[in-house]
Amino acid sequence: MKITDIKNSKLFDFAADIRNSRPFNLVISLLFDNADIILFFIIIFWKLLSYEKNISSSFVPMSVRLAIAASILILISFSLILKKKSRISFLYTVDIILSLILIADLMYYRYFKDITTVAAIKNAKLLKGVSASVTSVASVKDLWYLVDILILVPLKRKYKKAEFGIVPMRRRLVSFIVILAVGVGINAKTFYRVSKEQPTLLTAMSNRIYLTTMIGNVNFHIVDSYNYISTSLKNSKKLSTDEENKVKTFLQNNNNTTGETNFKGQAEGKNLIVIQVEALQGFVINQKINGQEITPNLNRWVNKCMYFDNYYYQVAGGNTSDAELMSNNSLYPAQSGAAYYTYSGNKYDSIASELKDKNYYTAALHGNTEGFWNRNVMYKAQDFDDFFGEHSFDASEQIGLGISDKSFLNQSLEKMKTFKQPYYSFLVTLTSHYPYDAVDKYGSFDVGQYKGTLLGNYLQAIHYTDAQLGEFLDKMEKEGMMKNSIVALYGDHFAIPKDNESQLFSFENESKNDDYTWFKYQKVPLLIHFPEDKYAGVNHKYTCQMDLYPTLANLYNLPKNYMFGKDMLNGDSGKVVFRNGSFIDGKNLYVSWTNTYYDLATGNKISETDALKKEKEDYTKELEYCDELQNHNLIKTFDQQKAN
Ligand code: GP9
Ligand code: MN
Repeated sequence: MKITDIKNSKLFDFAADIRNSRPFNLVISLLFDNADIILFFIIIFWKLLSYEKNISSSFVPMSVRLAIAASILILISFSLILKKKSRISFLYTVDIILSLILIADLMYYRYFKDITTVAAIKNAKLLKGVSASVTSVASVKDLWYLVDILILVPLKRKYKKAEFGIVPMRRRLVSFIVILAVGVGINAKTFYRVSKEQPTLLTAMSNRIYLTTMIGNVNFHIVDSYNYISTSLKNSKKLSTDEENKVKTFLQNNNNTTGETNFKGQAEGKNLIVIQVEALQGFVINQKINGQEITPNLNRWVNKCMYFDNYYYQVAGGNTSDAELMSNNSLYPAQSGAAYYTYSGNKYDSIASELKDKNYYTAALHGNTEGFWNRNVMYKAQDFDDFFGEHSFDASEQIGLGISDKSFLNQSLEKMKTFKQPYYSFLVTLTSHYPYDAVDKYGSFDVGQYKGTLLGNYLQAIHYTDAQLGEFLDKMEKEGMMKNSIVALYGDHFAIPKDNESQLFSFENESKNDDYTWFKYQKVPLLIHFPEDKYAGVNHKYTCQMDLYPTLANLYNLPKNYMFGKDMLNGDSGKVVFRNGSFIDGKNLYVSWTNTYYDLATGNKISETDALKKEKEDYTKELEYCDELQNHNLIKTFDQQKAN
């Protein structure tokens, strides 16, 4: 390139002067010719590092910085095949795409504490309905990721006008191969280290955020895309008989774990009413603010019920729909995305399908549009006779996403009175939905110093929902409906996202803010009410949403075929497995994203023993079996095998 030939570019006069000076400065020339690549590297490195800092509170170690650098080199390598002007445009476009991905990932993280995946993006239409939530997880700070894109517009134009010598194809190809090899080489080392530490992390991606903190955002998306494509290809093939049998054997063992028969058939013939409450988090139960109970009605009902106070939610990418899936089927959420979408074509052995075999009428009720979370499809797949969605109600009283809990519960009760008995009603409430900002509609619950904060708004929202639930349960009792019914009520998932944990911890006077403390609050209440308040009392056993169906199956004397959870009323297992690979076994807590064990009773960190390592591997296997069952629609296969 002749510097004197640079036209229309005052901006580069300085560079031209230097380059024309004697002796000719080769380094400067090289820097100028590759300014686009250098700038791209610096900008993207900064963006990826800043993303890492957002998702991980700890210092980003050198090994991760290297992995990030390697992923950028891989991106750069592809630009090297192109001619100079196309290369500039390519790098600029990649910058735009990557910045948008990072912003989307950050928003997704704030809400789901997860990273977007190809499967989740495929289900993106689900996010339409939660636009209120999407705007509330957006942050002005994120706009930093776009600033360079604007600044670079005039610079890019001028730089493109500079004349550069033509680099022959062969030389470009060599640069591409060399840089790609360096990037892949460094990555190979990182991936090897990760796979040594946690053998299934890269393939099962059970713990996506932890993986991202180890390999960086770009590498994560490369691995995720690779896994998505290879899983799709793999699932198009039939599972071998051997693999099928492993799943079958696991289920047979899991569904016959104890010889105990406590409470067996106690609910047979009775109506079943399951109420899934939006964002009802455990800490509000029996808790006061400024001397007033937050949930006075539920507190009253807790005393009349069998109350499980160590009941964990286990939702993943499907959020509310995952809570529904687990509670009704005892199947784990999908590895990524929402099972309600990915597996809607599958056969299910749900509570509704089994109760239907016993001549029950089955109905699902929810005050939102029927298509939300693919419910219209999934309720059919789970054998509900009817789904009463927004269109089946008087939808005039709206709060947030749909019909107010007050109106929804009142109308649902009237509908239930007309149901043919015995029936199974599955109700999903809605008003206490994040970001809890319809405060004026919740009435005047005084949250004092918390007024206007996320926590304060939540307390007002859940106080409102509590009043509606109280009215609903009291009416059922007054009208004699409780005499012949079992009611199970639980929260679907957390209310206070990880991002706002400090508000929760200070409200609860927690001095620590470690993962153990975080887990302490990831419980939702479960209340099971029996006629005449029979069996009322608190049960401290470690239980979870996966356990509801096995427990109800025992109470209603239903067959247990394809359940991954445990019967809460029999046996002494304290197993709670989370989709990200974390688990509780009744004595220990394993936090997968830091690969750390805690003593459940004391909160002290403990080292991994052979037994704990085995447990970790067994639970990873368990999640994989469930994935295989869903990926290959095995309930259908197993049912057919039984019929033959
Ligand atoms: C939507 C409601 C909320 O109908 O169930 O879903 P979420 O956003 O909590 O998953
Ligand atoms: Mn929800």
